Amino acid sequence: MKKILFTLLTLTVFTLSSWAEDGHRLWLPAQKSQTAHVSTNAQSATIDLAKQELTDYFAGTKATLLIDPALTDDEGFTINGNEDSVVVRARRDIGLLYGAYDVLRRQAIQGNMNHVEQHPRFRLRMLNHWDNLDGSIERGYAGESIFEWFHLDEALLHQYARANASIGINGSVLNNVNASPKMLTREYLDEVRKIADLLRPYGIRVYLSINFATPMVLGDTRTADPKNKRVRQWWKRKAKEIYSIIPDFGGFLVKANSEGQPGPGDYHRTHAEGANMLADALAPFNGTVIWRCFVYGANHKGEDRVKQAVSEFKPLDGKFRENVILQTKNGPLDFQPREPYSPVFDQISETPNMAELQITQEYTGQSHHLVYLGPMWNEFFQYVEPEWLAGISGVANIGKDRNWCGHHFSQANWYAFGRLAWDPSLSSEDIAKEWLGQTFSTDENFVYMMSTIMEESRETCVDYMMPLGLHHIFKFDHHYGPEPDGFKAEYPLEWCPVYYHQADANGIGFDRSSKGTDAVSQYREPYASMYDKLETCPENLLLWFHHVPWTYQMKDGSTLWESLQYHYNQGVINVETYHNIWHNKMRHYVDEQRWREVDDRLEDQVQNAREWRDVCLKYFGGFANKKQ
Ligand code: BDP
Repeated sequence: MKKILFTLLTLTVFTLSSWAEDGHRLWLPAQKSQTAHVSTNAQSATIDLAKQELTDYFAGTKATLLIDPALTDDEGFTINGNEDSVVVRARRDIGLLYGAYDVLRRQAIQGNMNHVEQHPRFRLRMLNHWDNLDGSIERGYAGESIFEWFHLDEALLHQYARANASIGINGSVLNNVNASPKMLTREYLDEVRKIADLLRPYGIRVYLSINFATPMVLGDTRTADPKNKRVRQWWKRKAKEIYSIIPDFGGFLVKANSEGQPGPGDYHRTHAEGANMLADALAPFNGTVIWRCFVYGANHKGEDRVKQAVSEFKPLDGKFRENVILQTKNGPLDFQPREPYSPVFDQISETPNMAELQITQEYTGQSHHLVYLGPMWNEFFQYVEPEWLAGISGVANIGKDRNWCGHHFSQANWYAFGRLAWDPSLSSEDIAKEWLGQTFSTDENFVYMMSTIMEESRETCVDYMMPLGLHHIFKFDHHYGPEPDGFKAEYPLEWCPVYYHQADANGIGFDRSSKGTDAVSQYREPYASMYDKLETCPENLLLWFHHVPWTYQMKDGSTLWESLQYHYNQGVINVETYHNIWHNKMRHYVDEQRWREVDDRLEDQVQNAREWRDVCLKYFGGFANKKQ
């Protein structure tokens, strides 16, 4: 009797816990099958991981992992077989691990497992964590940092590594670009070593953001001037020290002379002189310097902010050492819901450049709004060819929240980033479907409804926040919520919303045409001419490039003011619809906890969208209605 009771009890617990989902497992397999016999022709820590994943989760009977030197790509793989028996081949062990995850992905969504051949499109597929040493995260909306210095949670970091490897991410910058000089002290480096050791078998190399003035702030030198001999020697010694403890250390990410960070400009040196000093220190160890192009308010103060990166970096193109890569945000301003692509991608041709995307939703509702960024990134790749890029970075949205990302659907942005860094030609819709199938349910209705919502969600966010090319009208500093009337005399104009929308009695928008700041001239043709002319400028970027009369006639015959009202209203209607669908139709496809948590967030999103619409239309109406 006792035994039966016990069995019943454990069964109940098992059933409950197998159903209870809190989002912690992400998109990775839910149920162990342990049916497969897995064999390999080689051995390494990475192959052990691949073997373990297939042993645990491949629901067939047989899997074979083969190192095959005849294959060409170091990280690619092939898969041949079917759902019962598969052979994965790769040149290197990491390819086998990527292949194993691909098998499991295909298994989860009933995908094809025969004649599969995969190669990553970019060599560098990196996450940039904006994590501070005190555990806080700049623009983080999912709790504290998972990198708990001096108390590292190894189990959590293994899960982090596993999730990243499953989507092909192979680099991680552990700390904020607004970097603490303490990061490079020995006590922290010893901790970095532990993380590097842990991530290595998953194919992930560790990088650090550095503060350009580190030697000076730590009191070792009197200056941080890159031409100073002692400073140069300091960096050389530091590089040697780092590589003595982390032999495959990736390199440095640098934010210099931007938003108050120190840099070579403090000594009248160029970005190239600063980057090259660091590059010389890292070169003997094959390390890379990733130098960010997100600069404004320094050397070209007063110029239209969106032009400053090109002004600063174009004259330096070709002057960087071989192991320097520039890193440029997708748009010229700052991760807005919609921006045109950054013309840095047109103007820099001699220096490798990587794209920086923002996975964390700083300007897209943080962890309160369901906004799937895949379509935004697909849009970026319509203008920027993958061949022009040395790699992709994404500002991570990961924290210690149980579900990692704050919002269950924000996990999709982490997932989509990895998938697109692997293959930028993938459609955001296919990625959404894959992710939904692995994360929630493969039910056709569910996947159809929710992938449709996800696909629309970014445009919806643009609509209720800042349609038709409006930008940066967020509340000051935290960037959550609308503040179109924002102006503070004590701050630079570039931080004030009124500077960006320029609304007045005549119209609204920032004139960046050849008659205005001429930012359009930084674009290649046909975009330069297309954006320059009001008639050919795409309407979704109209107010980015032009100051347009309220009565201007849009393509559909409405006036600009009517169109603006239409978009704001439509954005709200869409979010209300998403909430309705989730609330009334999705419950039985999803476990209770995640259903409820998403439902709560959608409720917030509806409130927030209404606030955006009401505040913006009231404020802009104050100008528009006067005129009419
Ligand atoms: C902006 C963020 C700020 C970052 C900066 C950057 O508001 O917190 O430090 O970008 O990318 O989006 O350096």
